[in-house]
Amino acid sequence: MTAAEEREPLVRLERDGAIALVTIDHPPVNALSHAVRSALASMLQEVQANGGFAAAVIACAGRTFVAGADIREFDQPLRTPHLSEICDAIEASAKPIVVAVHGTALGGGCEIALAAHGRVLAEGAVLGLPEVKLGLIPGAGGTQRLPRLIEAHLALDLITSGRHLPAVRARELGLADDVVSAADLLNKAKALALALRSRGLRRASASPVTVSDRGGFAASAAKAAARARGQMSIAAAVEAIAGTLDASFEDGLRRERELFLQLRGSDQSKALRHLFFAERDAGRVEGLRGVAPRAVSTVGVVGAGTMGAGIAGACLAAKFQVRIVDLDTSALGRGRERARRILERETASGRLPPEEAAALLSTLVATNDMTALSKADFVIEAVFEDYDLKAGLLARLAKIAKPSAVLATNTSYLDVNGLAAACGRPRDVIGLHFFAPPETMKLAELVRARDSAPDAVATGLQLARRLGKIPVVVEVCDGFLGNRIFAMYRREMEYALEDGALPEEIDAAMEAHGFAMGPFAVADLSGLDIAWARRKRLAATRAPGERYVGVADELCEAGRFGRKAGAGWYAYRNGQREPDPFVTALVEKHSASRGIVRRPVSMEEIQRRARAAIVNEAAKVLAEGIAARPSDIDVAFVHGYGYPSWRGGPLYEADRVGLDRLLEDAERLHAANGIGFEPAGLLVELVDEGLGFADWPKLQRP
Ligand code: T1G
Repeated sequence: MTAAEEREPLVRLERDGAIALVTIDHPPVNALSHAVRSALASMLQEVQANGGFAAAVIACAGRTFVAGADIREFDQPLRTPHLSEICDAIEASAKPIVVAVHGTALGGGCEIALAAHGRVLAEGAVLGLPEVKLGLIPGAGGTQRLPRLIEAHLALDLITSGRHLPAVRARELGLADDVVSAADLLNKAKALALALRSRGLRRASASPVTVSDRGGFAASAAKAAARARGQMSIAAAVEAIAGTLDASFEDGLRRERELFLQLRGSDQSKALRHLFFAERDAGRVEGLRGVAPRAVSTVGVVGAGTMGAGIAGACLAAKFQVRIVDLDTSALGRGRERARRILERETASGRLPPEEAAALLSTLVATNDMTALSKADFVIEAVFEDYDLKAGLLARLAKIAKPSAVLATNTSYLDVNGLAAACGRPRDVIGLHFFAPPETMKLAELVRARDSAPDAVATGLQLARRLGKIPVVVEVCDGFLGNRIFAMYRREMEYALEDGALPEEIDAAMEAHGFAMGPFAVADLSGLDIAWARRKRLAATRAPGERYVGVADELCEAGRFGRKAGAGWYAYRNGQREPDPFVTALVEKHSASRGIVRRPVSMEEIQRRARAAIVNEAAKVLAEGIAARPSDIDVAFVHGYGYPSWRGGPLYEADRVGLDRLLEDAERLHAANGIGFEPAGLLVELVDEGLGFADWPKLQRP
């Protein structure tokens, strides 16, 4: 038991007439630790044994209903009572048991709700079974009860995606008996519990699986399995739910338990649990303890292009007042339309009522007039990636914005120290690098410049979180954390092109490793012109001996900027990406011009070279203090670059592969490529001392 668990009663049992009110109180999210499960089980036994109780309500103190099993316990031995036993006891109760749900009833919390005979939700509450995101499946009956309460294909979608189900949607599906105000929640739950005494109790386990269209279910199952890209938990969830169509509840429960236990001990689940805590560590920044963020209610965005409009839409959806400025009136029109579509998606998902979305959109101010930003508390510039343009704009903003405003640049690479100094208000300036498309990508790099005030950084962190982002704080260097490491990975893949591979082979190898997309498909999607501009900017400073591959430059010179131009590394016909003989010939010409005799490059070699390039550069980024901890790099690569989450991230995976092997591969890259691929000193040090990236805290010198 933790100290906190010893201090307060974790579960209270109070009498309210004939109602037993069972309240779980285990901050911060009422996770079902062993101590909580034990206390809950004994309270529920008391409810059954005490003739004075005719019914019960299970509720939670604090900010949310049970958010699931205690993730920290998954590395420990199993201990009874298991949550599945508690859920079975709740459902089997002869006395009505109703849950009063507020906040996020997730995982085991949702399973308790599914086992109950009635469910009353507070407005704004959500239900969810996100276990697949931890490399697991629901292990307390969720895969067997949910398809007996809603259409099986909907249950499949919810469980394989881990999506949250908003209260209003839960009521529409019949999962919630009522959605009420927070103030009415307990009373309504008690009233329902009493009312159920005179009705037959609905038990999910006794209900038939609702599947109106087996073909549709099979199609949903196939789609989910295809989306898995090697993640075992999704395939297991599909199996457990498909099993409900023909097996008994008891048999299905047994199979669910088997699959859950297999996954609980799996490397993939350990990697995903590492990532869960890494995402929460990412926002922990030295020197910010006790620093209060500045108040932000109005956000200004300069630039209504792809990034600016997406950022503005995300801020609107997060219920900020938003003012977007662009000199081009048609761009403003497109920006407003993009914001409307973003809000529409929020409404379609049930997260935002239509009338609220309309009201939010009506507050959007889109104007050519920069002085509209004078009232903004936080201004984000998202204009074209040109240093002088951004410097001039920030200087103007420094004069227009109010003294307490934070000024953020959305630059992907540029020197935020220089931009901050040039604008004359360096303490108010940070970088806030969003990833395209900004309304959906979770990663945001918060660039702490040399003079950024602590409260400006704290304000940026809070804003990023309110936008639903995972902020990673980075220091200034070319490309910051993600783009700097990704640039070395892309360089190594272009070397593999020259050695003998083709873009489609390299992309296939990296997608087989679990990447959402290979590097050349990514380049075509984001546009080759951005990296081209960076290469041209850095050309003067490029080391004379650096191995340079000019294929991408020739593609750009031919106007082949990627998908948006209809051609890049691939040809695009009817929206489909196809290998292009033009590119094959261009690559072969380049190899010949460098006197390279092309050879087959295996999938395994491509993957090892990619991993070595990423890990070696990541070690340099860590050693230079650009990133605060190895897990920040894991988070950045998973949420910004499509690294397979079930591998935990590049540095988590490097520790499992073995840093000695990584160092050998890095030395091989250096021998082949020369400048830029020198083995990282930190990597050498870790190998010499028999340590891994996980031992990073030991290496921190006071
Ligand atoms: N176990 C342990 N700690 C947890 C936790 C959990 N389930 N959820 C959150 N925390 C900690 C978190 O590490 C942080 O700690 C603090 O709570 C606040 O979290 C049997 C097997 C609920 C939506 O996957 O999605 O049930 O940093 O910063 O942004 O079938 O936490 O303060 O020390 O995220 O307001 C399934 C995971 C488990 C839900 C709140 N449940 N949690 O978000 O706060 S498996 C989940 C979340 C399971 C059953 C299966 C979010 C949240 P610290 P936070 P937030």
